[in-house]
Amino acid sequence: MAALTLSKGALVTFEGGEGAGKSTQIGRLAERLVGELGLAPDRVIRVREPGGTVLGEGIREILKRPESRIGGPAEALLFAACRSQLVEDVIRPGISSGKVVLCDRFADSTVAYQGGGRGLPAALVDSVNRLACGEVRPDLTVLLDLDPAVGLARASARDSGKADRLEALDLAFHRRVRDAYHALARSEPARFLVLDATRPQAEVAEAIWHEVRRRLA
Ligand code: T5A
Repeated sequence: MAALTLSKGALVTFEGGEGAGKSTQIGRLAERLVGELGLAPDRVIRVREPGGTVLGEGIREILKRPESRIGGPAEALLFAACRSQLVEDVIRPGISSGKVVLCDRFADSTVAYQGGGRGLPAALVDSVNRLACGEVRPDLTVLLDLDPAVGLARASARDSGKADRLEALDLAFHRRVRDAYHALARSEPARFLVLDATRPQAEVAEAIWHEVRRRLA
């Protein structure tokens, strides 16, 4: 188990399928880091992938637009381009200056979606991730796990039935994504905290908080 060393900064990533509750839980954890642990608000950085930089937000729009025609390799490279800029502009400087960076999706999303979902070879996905992340690795990854049918229904209810390009892919795609996440968590048990995302929000938040406190102790 990796300890979270706040004096040196930390990267905590949140992963999972569509509508798993990542944004919700990042918000709750950020509040507790400030309110209960007493971190200054500017020591907690929240970012999302794709996005978080001017380049990333622009590419995000293209990646999500239902009418964009993007093949698997191009998709992996576009996500990696967003990640590379985010690492360079926000994540690496944040960690170096002792901040806690909470990131909504990171390299594991490319393994799960472009590797598991699209079927791109693992070696190829690993090399684009290495290029994008350099030496930056999450200290802790929270995987919010749930049946994709449930997550997609939540996302659809939140977005008034409008699905983006990836949400609109069939259930078999989203099941492969979930399987790939399970394989990742099995391969790195010390990094992953896997939680049942169908539990009430407050319970999920409590489990995340418990793990963060345990690693800080
Ligand atoms: N992608 C991304 C790739 O394919 N490869 C990559 O490398 C990367 C980085 C990003 C898309 O890009 C793909 C994955 C995605 O398809 P996005 O809009 O950023 O798209 O979407 P997601 O990251 O999937 O996030 P979502 O916004 O869909 O969902 P969240 O953040 O997981 O969920 P959240 O917190 O918004 O909650 C969804 C709804 O559920 C409710 C919330 O209130 C909300 O209404 N909810 C719960 N309901 C019941 N019980 C709970 N425990 C709940 N928790 C939240």
